[in-house]
Amino acid sequence: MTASARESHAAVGRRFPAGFHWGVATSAYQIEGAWDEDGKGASIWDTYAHTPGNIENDDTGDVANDHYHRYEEDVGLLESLGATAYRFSIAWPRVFPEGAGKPNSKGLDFYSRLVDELLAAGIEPFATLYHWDLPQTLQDRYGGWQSAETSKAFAEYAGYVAERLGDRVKHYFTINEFRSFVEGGYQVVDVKVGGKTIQLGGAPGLRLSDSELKQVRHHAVLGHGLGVQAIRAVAPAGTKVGFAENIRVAVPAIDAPEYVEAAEKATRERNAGFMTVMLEGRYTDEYLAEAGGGSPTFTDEELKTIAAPLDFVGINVYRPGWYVEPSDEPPGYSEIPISASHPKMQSSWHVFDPEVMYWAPRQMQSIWGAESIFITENGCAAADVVAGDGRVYDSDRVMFMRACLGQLQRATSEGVPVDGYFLWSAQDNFEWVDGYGTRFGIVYVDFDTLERTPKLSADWFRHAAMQNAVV
Ligand code: PNW
Repeated sequence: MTASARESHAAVGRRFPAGFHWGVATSAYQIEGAWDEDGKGASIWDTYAHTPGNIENDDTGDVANDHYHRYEEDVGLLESLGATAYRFSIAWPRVFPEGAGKPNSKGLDFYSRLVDELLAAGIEPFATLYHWDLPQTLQDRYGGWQSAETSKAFAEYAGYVAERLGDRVKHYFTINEFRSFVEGGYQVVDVKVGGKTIQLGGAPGLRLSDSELKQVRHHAVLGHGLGVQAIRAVAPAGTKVGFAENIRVAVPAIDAPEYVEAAEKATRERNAGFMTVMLEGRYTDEYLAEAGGGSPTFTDEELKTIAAPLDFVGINVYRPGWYVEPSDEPPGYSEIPISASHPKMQSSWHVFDPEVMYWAPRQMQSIWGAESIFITENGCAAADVVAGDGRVYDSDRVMFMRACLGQLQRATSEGVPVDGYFLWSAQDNFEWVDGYGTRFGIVYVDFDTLERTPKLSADWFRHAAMQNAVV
């Protein structure tokens, strides 16, 4: 094959739309370290990880990747990956050590320097305001998201950040994965994989009842809505705001109209407490009537706030939620068990099916009419090792990325409005509950020396970004 034939190969049907954002993502607690430096307050994850027995190997984020001190080197790495966008999160307790009230200027300064560094490297900053590291004081004072006081404090913090960074940061995600931190932190998430049930937990480590949990969900989405309003009140025109939710997607077992419709019903109903209420401004009748679950206390005014108009929707997509087929019985769909031999990636919960990367954005468009969609996370853990020649050959991650982006490209080629993709993650980091033994990065981190080594998947990412195509 000649060089030009090779080049045109990617052009034939495998390209993304012009202007597509090629991003990588991280979060504050998972990479920053410097947990009590420069006036930062403690977060619920500091407390949780400092409690023996909660995290594998009793790992903590105290030092993590030391990104707080190495951010210049890390931006250089992003540049070498060919990333055109970077999704990072801001640690609320750095900015407001007490959760609200008096800001700590040194905390915000760090993000201001990071943003300057990114812009100088030609990388568009996308800031997430809440990636689970709630100020401990708000947990102590109000029981965290059990109270609407936390939702209000979040809005105050969001407005403050947008005021300070708004001249340079044009894209904000309010809250990351409502589902994960609410269900995992305030109850526990059951995930069925290969005939077994795995339990996922997290900070603050509470075990609330189903009806109490509904109230926590309500305060989380209310925090999002109040945050959107607060950002809009201060940020320059053209600032874009949305959420980054871990949507659980019902995948039609067969691509036939009645299956597709059954799957849409299931996705809409089973995201009722998060995605559906944020995009529709009401709780579904089924959600409110759920047996044993009670109903959250809310007002019409709050529903209006929760459904504040957004500029885009962000979805984290890792695995299929369920496979469904149509049913003549209400609710019109039934769930198909996932076979014990279904392929999976390394994380215990990670059922593998790249098709979810097609159905997730397609359903955002077909169910809710989304006009701008970002894949805010997608990636996998792998058993990475540094080979004798110093390289890291993560063939399974390359397979995963190529397969997922192939399905995403299928969606964009059918006109689903996906504006960008953020790979999780820019580097190996502290994985919630699993600690440092579980590696999600396309850059390897030696946690003894903190040396960074791009993996084979980093080369794959760079080629894909360069060609704006599946490679
Ligand atoms: C996300 N699941 O969590 C988080 O946003 C990241 O901080 C995290 O490191 C990453 O994904 C990898 O775990 C998830 O059960 C937790 O499908 C659970 C699931 C997916 C994502």
